[in-house]
Amino acid sequence: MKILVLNGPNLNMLGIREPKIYGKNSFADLLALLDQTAREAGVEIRQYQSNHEGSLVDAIQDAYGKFDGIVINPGAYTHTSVAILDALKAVSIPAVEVHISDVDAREPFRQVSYAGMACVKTIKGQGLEGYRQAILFLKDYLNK
Ligand code: CA2
Repeated sequence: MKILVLNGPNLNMLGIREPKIYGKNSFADLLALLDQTAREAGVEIRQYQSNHEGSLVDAIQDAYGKFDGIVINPGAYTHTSVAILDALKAVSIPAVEVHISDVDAREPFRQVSYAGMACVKTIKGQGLEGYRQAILFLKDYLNK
């Protein structure tokens, strides 16, 4: 089983600022967590981070026929990108949306998710642990 983990803009800056919202862990810590989760769950994980909307759309399109599932944290594009929503719909690969923070408890503009409209599940407010939960959920979902 092959799962693609996509992270959008500024997530590579994790741990550098705003620890009260996003925690103290760095992006390198997230990559280590993904590796560990892949080993534990017996799934193959590839990850890609980009600050560019079109690059994320390209990555979703490239996943077609190559990946069984997608875990995506589109960052701020969550709340703006119809292009990412359309790409997820176009490839029709089961996707889980992750948000490190509890977006529902923040500014009203963060309470709208376009990408989430094409996802089978959303996990929010669980910190980096949310990525592990998303991968384990997708594994079960794909096995059913
Ligand atoms: O909670 C999440 O995971 C978000 O997707 C993170 C995005 C934010 O725009 C979304 O509304 C919710 C932000 C990505 C990280 O931004 C940083 C900002 C400062 C320092 C480190 C990371």
